[in-house]
Amino acid sequence: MQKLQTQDPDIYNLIQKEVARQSQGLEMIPSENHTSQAVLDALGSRLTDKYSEGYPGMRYYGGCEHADAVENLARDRAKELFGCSFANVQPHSGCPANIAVYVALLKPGDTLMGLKLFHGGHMTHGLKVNFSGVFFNSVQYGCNEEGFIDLDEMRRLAHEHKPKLIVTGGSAYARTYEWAKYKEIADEVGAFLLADMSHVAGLVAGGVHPSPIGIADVVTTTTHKTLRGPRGAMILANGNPSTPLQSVEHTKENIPTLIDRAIIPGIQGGPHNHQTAAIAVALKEAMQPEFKIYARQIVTNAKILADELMSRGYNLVTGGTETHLMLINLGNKDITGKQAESALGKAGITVNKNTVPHDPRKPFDPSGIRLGTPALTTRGMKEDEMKRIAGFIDRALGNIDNEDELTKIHIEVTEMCESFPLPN
Ligand code: DSN
Repeated sequence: MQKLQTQDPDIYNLIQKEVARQSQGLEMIPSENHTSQAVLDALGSRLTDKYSEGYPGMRYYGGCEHADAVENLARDRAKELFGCSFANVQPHSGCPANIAVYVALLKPGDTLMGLKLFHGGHMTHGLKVNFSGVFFNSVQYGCNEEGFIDLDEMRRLAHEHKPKLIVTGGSAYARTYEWAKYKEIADEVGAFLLADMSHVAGLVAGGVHPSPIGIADVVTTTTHKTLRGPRGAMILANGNPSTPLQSVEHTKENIPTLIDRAIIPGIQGGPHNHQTAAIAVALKEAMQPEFKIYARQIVTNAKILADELMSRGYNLVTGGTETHLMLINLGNKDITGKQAESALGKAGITVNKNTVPHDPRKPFDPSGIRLGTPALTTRGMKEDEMKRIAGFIDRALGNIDNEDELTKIHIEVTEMCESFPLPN
C-alpha cells in the first residue's frame, strides 16, 4: 500500500484504522469474515479496469480473453464445489442475486413468499418496503413461539396464496434449514423454490450443513460470509443455458437461461472482473481439505459459545444453535439490543442488534443481538477462546454503564487477539 500511503494519506490512514479495529477486537457479526491475502490481491488487481458485458465467449467488448478465462474458472470451481451444472458468478452482491431470480422467474405483481425479516429472514425475501414487496405480491411466513421456522404456517399460507415462488433461507436463523421440507410445500402448490443459502454457504461447502443443491430449483448465495470470499454473489442451478437468441418459456428446465438473461441485460451491466477473480480464489480455498476443518470448527465454536452463554442465564432463541450464529433475546436481562451492541462495542466485541421473532420492540432498538463465530474461527480461535469470550460478553452486559470496566475488558480482548492475527 506504499503508493496509497503517499498519494492519499487520508484514505490510507482510515484503512489502517479499520485494520487495527478488526485485529484488536472480536468481529462477531455472523455475516462477516476475514478474507485471505490472496483474495485481497485478486480484488486489488487490474481486472477492475476491464469492461466485459456478456458472458465468456459472448462479450460486447474486445480484449476479454483473460476476463473470459477468469470467469470460466470461477464458474467451474463453483459448480465443482457445490455439485451443480450451472453457475452465474456475476451478481454484484446478494440483493442483485435475488432480484435476478425474481426477474427471471416472476412477472411484476406475481406472488412470492418468504420468511419475515423480523423473524430472521431478509429484506429481499418480501419485506413490504423492499423492491421484493413493492413490485411483487409478498406473503410472509414466520417462526413459531420457540423461534423455529413454522412449517405449518408456511404450508397453510402457500395453499391459501398459491405463490409462484417460495423463498427460503435467512439472515438470523440459528437452526438447520430443512430444504427438503420446504421443497415438499413448494411442490404441493406448484411453486418454484429458491434457497438463499448466503449465511450457510461455507457450512454447506464444508459439509456441515445440508446442501440445497438438487432440492431447490435455484440457489443464491453471497460469497463473503461463511464462504470467506470477497463481497459478491452467485446463482446456482442445474441444467444448461440455451443459445443467446432463442426465446424460452418460464419453466424449470430453462432456469439457467432465464438467470443469465436476468443478470444481463436484465439488471446489471459489466461484471466486476476483479471480484470474479477473488471469488475464484476463495472457491479454490474452499475446495481444500482445511476448509472442511474450518467449517466444522465454526459450528463447534458456536455451540460452545451458545452453551456457555446459556449457562450464564442468556435466553437463546430456539434454545441454542446448529450453525454459525446465535440470536440472544435479552428481555430477561433487562437490556435492549441497542444498549448491548453499544456496550459490547466499547469492550471490543462487535455484534449487531437484532429483532427476535415476535419481538415487542422496534427494529432500531430491538430485544436481541445476533452474533456468530466465522471470523473468530478464521483467526484460529477454538473452544478455550469461546469460553473466555462468553465471560467477556457476560461481564460487558453486566456493566453496560460502567465505562471503566468496558475499557478494561477491551484491553483484555486486545491482549487475547494478539495471539490470533488476521490472515496474511
Ligand atoms: N446484511 C446481511 C447480514 O448481515 O446478514 C444480510 O444481507
